[in-house]
This record gives sequence, structure tokens and C-alpha cells, in this order.
Amino acid sequence: MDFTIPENYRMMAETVRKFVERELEPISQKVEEEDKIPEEVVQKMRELGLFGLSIPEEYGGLGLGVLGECLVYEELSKTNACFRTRIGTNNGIGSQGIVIDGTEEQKRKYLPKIASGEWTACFALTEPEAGSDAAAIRTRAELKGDHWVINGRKHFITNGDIADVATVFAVTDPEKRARGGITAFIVERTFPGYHVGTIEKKMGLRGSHTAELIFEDCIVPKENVIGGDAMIGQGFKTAMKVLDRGRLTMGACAVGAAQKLLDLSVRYAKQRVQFGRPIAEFQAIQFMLADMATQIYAARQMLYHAAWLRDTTGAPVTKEAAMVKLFCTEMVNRVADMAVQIHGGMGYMKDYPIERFYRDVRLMRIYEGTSEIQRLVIARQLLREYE
Ligand code: COS
Repeated sequence: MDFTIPENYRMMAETVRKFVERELEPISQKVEEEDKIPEEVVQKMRELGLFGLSIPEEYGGLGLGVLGECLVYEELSKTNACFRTRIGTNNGIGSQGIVIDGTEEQKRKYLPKIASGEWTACFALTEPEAGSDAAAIRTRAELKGDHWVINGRKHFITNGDIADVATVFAVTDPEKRARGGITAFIVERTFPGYHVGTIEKKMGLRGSHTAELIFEDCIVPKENVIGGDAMIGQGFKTAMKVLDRGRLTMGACAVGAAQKLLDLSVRYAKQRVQFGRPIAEFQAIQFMLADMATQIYAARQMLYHAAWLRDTTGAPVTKEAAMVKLFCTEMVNRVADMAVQIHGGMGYMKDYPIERFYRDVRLMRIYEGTSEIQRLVIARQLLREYE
């Protein structure tokens, strides 16, 4: 076993760590209050190549493997979560449909713009009646001559308000649905009939927006079916493959946030004096710190192993990705709870980042597949292994 992190990944993670410390962390509270990332900061993120971490070099990205991408996400997740969400859809769910299943022409047309951050990409699967049950989507696409006409409504779409291009999933054969009846389309914001609806009000993740996308007789050229004609009806599988990959990177976000919560908690416990000594000297606090550190260690090992497995074998690692998403996101919620407890009243105050992390990490157990869906995916794969 070789646990050495490749040098180029280590250097990239180090660059991002410094960028977080110098540029992002100092404005994390301001972004929270204004619910907006300043454009000049987004520009710096573009210059660092952060929008194209996962996109192959031949299409303008950095071409990092999943492990490299995870290391970067770990660092980026040590500050306000909106920063990694800003680049997250371009590297993950917004681009991966094209990276994994797109035609060469589609890759050449769209990926360079997504990788550079000139365009923002998003993933439009979820609908009011289809969340965990993704195959229940109602958005309909019908072929009329040389184009498709899409009608329907998507919601909770991360970066939906600012996206220039969306991967949109629509039913093309209502009989077949998940098995041959759902198709993935590349839909540009400027296509007729594409509308951004309400921006949703959330518990946290301020600075990052989720929005409704509404398609009213939206005209999409025939060549924008992801993967071309041969992939008509295969969109549900594309969605599942994209989510498999996203679940690993979500694990990295959880590990990074948990590490930051531990760092803040240790520092606070060493300087907060009660009963005449720093609270770090009390066993009650030490046990919480020990539990936090142990859980982070376990989560990080499984994350790196699953990412390495995916990079070296090229296999989808569906079961491992679901395990990573489940374990890491549940872990960070336990860690956040302990961090609040260690900080006491300060942990509940808005002047301090703990409260923000506590709200933001809660979403990780829900989006890109709830913990319950991860358990379902793991159990199904597991049972199949014993057939
Ligand atoms: N990779 C490739 N193909 C996959 C797959 C994967 N990971 N998972 C499922 N499929 C395929 C199946 O093999 C099946 O095709 P075949 O019959 O040809 O083999 C087809 O997709 C349907 O699969 P399944 O029967 O498992 O579909 P279900 O409707 O039972 O749903 C779950 C599967 C629940 C796993 C899916 O709906 C899901 O992931 N839901 C959560 C959605 C989500 O994460 N939403 C978050 C918002 S988007 S950010």
C-alpha cells in the first residue's frame, strides 16, 4: 500500500489552502451577510483554474483525478460553503454528464467555457414531485422536426439563477421512464422558453442560490441530446453516473468542513478558561475532541481510498461512493454538533463561524441524494454481490 499523495495534487491543495486563507476566509462573513460572492473573487477563482478541476486538459480543465479534486474541495470547504458551491456545479453535476456521456462535438463546444468559468453550469433533475424518486420526473421532451420541445418545472437547482447552461432531464417515453424513457439534454439559458423562476429561501448556504427553472415550449436542437441519438432514453443512467461521482466529492466537502470545525474547537478549548483553567484540560471536552478527530480520520481514509479506487480502476464505485457520502456527511453533522457544544454560547452566536457551519453542513445529508437514498444504494449493491 502506498499512501503518498501525488506531488501535483499536494501542490494544488496547498495553493488552494493559501487562497482560502488570504482571499476567501477574510470575506466569509461579509459574503454571508450580503448573500453574494463579489465578482472580483469569482474572477480570481477562474484564474486559479478552480472551475475546471475535473475537466480533462484537452477541453481546457486541469484534468485532476477524483482524488485531486477531493483534496482541493477539502481545503475549499474550510471556509464559507458558498465558495465551493460556486465552482461545484461546473466541476461536478453541471459538467459531468457531458464529460462522461457527451459526444466529442459536445465536449468541444461546451467544456472549455465551463472549465474556464466563463459559463456556469447546473444540473436540472429534481422537481417538486421527484426528489429522492428521481425517475418520477414529469418534465416532458417531445421531438418536433429537427428540435425537441421541453415543458416542465425543476426546483432546488444549485446555481440555477446564474447558470448559462443546464443539463436537463426530461421524459421522452413515459412507458419506459428510468429504463429507456428519460433523456438528458444540454440546454442553454438563451434557448427560447428557458426561464429562471423563484430563488428559494434556505436555512443556510448563503452566498449560493438555488432556483426554479421553468421550461415553456423550450426549443432544444436535436444535437443537444447528451451522447447524441444513441443516448435518447438513456438519460437516467447518465444522471446516476454523475451522482456517483458527485457523492465522492461531497464526502471531501464534509471532511474539510469537519477538519475546520475541529481546528476551531481545539483552539477555542485551549484559550477558553473556566473554573480556573482552559477547558481543554477537562476530560469532558477532551473526549469530544478525541471523538471528532477519530471520526474525521476514519472518514478521510475511506474517502481517499474510494477516490483512488475510482481513479485507478475507472470503475463507477457506486457502492463505495454512496458509503462515502453517507458516512462523511453524517460524520460532519456529529462533529458540528460537538463543535457547538465545546463553544457553548459562542457556538450559537452569528459573530462566530461555528453557527454558520452547523447550518450549512445540515444540507449535506440531503442534497445529491439523502442519507436514506445512500443506504438504499448500498444495500441494493450489497445484496447483488451475494446473488
Ligand atoms: N450507474 C449507472 N446506471 C444506474 C445506476 C448507476 N449508479 N443506478 C441505477 N442505474 C440504472 C439501473 O441499472 C437501471 O437500468 P437497467 O434496468 O437497464 O439496469 C436504471 O438505472 C434504473 O435503476 P433503478 O431501478 O435502481 O431505479 P430506481 O427508480 O429504483 O431509483 C435511486 C434509483 C433511488 C438510486 C435514484 O432514484 C436516486 O439516486 N435517487 C436520488 C436522486 C438524487 O440523488 N437526487 C439529488 C438531487 S440531484 S443534485
